[in-house]
Amino acid sequence: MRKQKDIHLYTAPTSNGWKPIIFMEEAGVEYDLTSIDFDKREQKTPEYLKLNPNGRIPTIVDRTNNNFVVFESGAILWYLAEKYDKFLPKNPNDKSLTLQWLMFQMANIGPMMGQAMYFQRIAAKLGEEHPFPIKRYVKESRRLMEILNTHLEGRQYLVADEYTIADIATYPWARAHYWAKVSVDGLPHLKAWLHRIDNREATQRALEIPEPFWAFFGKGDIEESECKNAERFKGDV
Ligand SMILES: N[C@@H](CCC(=O)N[C@@H](CS)C(=O)NCC(=O)O)C(=O)O
Repeated sequence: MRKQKDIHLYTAPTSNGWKPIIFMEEAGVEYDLTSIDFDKREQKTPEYLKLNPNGRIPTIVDRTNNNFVVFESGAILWYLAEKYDKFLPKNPNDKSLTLQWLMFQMANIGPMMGQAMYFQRIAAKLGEEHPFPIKRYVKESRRLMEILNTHLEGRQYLVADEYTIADIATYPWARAHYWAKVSVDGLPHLKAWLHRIDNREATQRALEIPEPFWAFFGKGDIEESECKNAERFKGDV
């Protein structure tokens, strides 16, 4: 009989959705994947809401732990890091620093860049063009990219010069600066860090799972991706 894989992941190709994939591809964790189709609003079905009360991706179910469910991408990374003893420094201060930068991503970079994306790529496309929130979220996102750039000067990774879950959480957001229309011009340390992580084989595999969304990174037919993506949120306006 085929052995069940440890983790069942529910996700989609987005900045939050790639985080657990990057971790598991890096760590060699075996996982089953259910790709959540936003077009069909699968993230809002009663069955899925039992796993993730927020109705968003990602979510994991740990089959080796009585089907314990974890939602919120930062909490998922923390859970996986502790379970597999990977990408989380042992030294207590470095461990705290990892949590600090993970929180910095979850509380700041994700929400601000997410709104920058929403107002420019979705709302504007659906006929709701609002310069004030666009200015606010783009400016705030740029400020956050500058903080990363300053911190990364002279460092390979965010914490203790080792690749941690803080990098794994932050990378898919900072890498999507094109889609958020947030300039990273004049931020060489941030760019060098992005390239460093781009070049990891696991990153390259992960960004194609469950499927690529190249427009996030400024590749492919941007106009078509924008229209298709905005279409999903038609109900919002
Ligand atoms: N704080 C949550 C945010 C999750 C989130 O916003 N996921 C988005 C994709 S990046 C989603 O599921 N969107 C679908 C929707 O809003 O219905 C996390 O980090 O897990």
